[in-house]
Amino acid sequence: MLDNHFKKEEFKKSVKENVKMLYRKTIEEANQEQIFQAVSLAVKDVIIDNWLLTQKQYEKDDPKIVYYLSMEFLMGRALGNNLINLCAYNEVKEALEELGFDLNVIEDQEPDPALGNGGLGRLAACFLDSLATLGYCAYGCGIRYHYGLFKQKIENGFQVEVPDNWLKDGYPFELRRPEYAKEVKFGGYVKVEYDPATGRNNFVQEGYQSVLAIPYDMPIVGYNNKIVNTLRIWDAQAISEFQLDLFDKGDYRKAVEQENLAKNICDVLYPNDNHYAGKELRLKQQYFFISASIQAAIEKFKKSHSDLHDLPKKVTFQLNDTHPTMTVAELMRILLDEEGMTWEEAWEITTHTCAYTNHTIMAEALEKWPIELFSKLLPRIYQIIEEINRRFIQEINNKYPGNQEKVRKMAIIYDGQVKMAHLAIAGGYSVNGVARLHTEILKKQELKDFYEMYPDKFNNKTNGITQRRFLLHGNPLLADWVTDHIGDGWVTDLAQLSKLKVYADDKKAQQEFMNIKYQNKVRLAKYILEHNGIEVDPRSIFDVQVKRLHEYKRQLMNILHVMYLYNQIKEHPEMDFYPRTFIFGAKAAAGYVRAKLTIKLINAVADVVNNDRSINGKLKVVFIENYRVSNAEMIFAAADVSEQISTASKEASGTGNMKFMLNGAVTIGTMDGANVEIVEEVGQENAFIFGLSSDEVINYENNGGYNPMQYFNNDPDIRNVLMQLINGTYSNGDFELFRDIYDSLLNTKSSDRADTYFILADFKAYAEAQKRVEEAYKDEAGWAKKALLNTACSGKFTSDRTIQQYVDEIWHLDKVTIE
Ligand code: NTF
Repeated sequence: MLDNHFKKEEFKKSVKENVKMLYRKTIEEANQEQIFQAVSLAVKDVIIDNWLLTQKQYEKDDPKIVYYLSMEFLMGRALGNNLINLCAYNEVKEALEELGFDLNVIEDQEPDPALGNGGLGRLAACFLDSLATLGYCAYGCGIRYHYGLFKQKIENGFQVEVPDNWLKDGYPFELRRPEYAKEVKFGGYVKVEYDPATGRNNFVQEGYQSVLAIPYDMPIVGYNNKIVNTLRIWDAQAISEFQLDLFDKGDYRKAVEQENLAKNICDVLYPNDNHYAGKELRLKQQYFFISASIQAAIEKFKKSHSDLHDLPKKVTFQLNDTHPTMTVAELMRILLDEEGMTWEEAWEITTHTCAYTNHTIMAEALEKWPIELFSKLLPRIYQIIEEINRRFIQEINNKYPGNQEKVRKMAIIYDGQVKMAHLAIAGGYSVNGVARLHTEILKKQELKDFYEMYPDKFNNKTNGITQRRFLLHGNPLLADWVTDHIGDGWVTDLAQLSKLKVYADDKKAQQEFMNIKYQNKVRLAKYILEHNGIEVDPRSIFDVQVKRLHEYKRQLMNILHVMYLYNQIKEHPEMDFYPRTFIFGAKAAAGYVRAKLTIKLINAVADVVNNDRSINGKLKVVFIENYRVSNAEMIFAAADVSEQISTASKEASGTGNMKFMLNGAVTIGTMDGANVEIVEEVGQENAFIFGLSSDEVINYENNGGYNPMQYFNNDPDIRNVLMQLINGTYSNGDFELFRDIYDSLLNTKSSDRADTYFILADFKAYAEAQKRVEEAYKDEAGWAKKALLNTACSGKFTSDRTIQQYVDEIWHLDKVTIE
């Protein structure tokens, strides 16, 4: 498998040469960061050869292309992953050792490109890996944020956000392509001109401001197949700077405005996960990258095809949530205004080229732009959406004559707002959810009316993750063990993991499996000691909840349960209790006050519990600072218990749940999102399921909620824990610090429903499930079997499977191989 380019000596020479050229230093004089840059350039050199080969092959084969349009790509570090996919990891590791460097340390020099918030952005990154590995022609299209998701510092238990200046030393894996720049227009007005030659009206945007979109390409390396696809992220540049002659030198004010527009657009990723904030700059970001991407795609299509009517045969635009929904209107604009098509022609093409993925049913995440804002910023696009809406309402009226209720619920523009989800559904040929349960809820609840109108558009694509990053790279010990037992076919065919099932009762295999888990726990314990100064015992149960902080994900229920356990141990010191380490990792959106307070609570409980010598270290609580892709890989590998405890119906899929399972952690969770399918694969007996079902939750919600007070009044354990939020136990006597959390559960003053996420309703069932976890863990062989079976049954959850389903059922792409 060793590529010619990776002859060790040659590689070493190239690293030395790069150090010399970049820094005028010898390898002995260079620091680790400089070595990282030099190594990355050497790797990029190999990648570029394959990138060119891939380009040639695509030109020759002319395969159908999918453009994966996404505001977020949470890529994580590239160096290690590229080496893995080039099958050169071990060779390069050795080469560097011979030069006196440790590849792991070099990898740690790379900033995490964090151009995403959480699941949605990381899914996009996994999809790109799978598309390249399976040999499909795909472009990721996104934004080159100068600042990615903030870095999290914990100060006095509180989250502090620090800017993530990931580009400050230069990012070696990107390639600037100014020759493919595109102009993007904002504001102004639309002039309508009658054209007697065609008998049609022409629509011309005037008085606008322009920004230049400059693409930067990042290589996406397929696994062992020489395919290198492209992630194209757009940066903004003032047009005046770029082409002085093209702009009106006299108009100073406009020039300054254009400069500012360009400066701001790509500044920073909005740090909200599952939440819509409605900021004008966000709308600018959306149109900016969509306009540039669609223009580029059409230009590319036209280079090798003569008839735009064939676009749907050769191109699909996949919309990653509603953020890129502008695509529908921008494509219409190009086909109508620039290509001179009729509305009917343009609509026929658009609605067979766009497809939409829904990633959430959380009402607060739905994008609804005020007409005012929208029409001012994007006058022509708004005009087109108005016409789409007019015709769509006509269609509703034809189907449901006289039913105003349907129009009210389904219109794209209503109540002064543009509803992006409605536009995405009307303007595309496919609507998919991201796990079976989620898709069913979309059909039966959230999008019921649309499903009734377009049943054939709806389909499910259960999410997946790439095993190349989350096992092969993140857990080398387990990866080698798996390969020793079943060969390495699993790297590109994860279903083969089921061959491990025959080892489930094998004592030797169980021991080896748990020994690897132990070593990974030692690795994580070391990281925790270095980064948190907390000593944890790798023989304790590592119980882990890592994901964005959100009320619906219920980190609060987890920490309340820790408080309950602590009370139990204090009250009954003699009680049999298996030592447990509760590990949390989570960023909260900067403006999400309650989420940030929950982080403080976790750290406050950690402070008390970890420093109480009377409990003999039976309980430890750790909040890992700055949870991100790079430390996630290590955390998944070390987990015994995977916390997937969202309020049923709220987590569309979850993907962390899959990464834990792959690494042999056992799930404690609700019947939510993809948990349902995880349990189906691994069996009820190898997971710990508890709590209200999604039907029960939805039922309560449709009937005005439930009364958490009854649990407070009737359950002394719950009451004790809640009282500790307001009696100073975890706040040095400050009764007010955590009162908002207390109030959120019992609603003494807020206008929201009390305990929106059913924490008190599920609390006892959760505690009981945790008790079952403890009992099960004490049975060493029994636990080893459960853990091993989780890995063995995780085959379904590879993003390779997900992508193949998108290809077969939505995109219909052609497979490409490099000759
Ligand atoms: C997220 N959605 C969901 O909350 C997760 O359950 C899911 O696993 C990922 O998408 C990927 O599908 C969002 O982040 C968003 F933006 F839709 F709210």
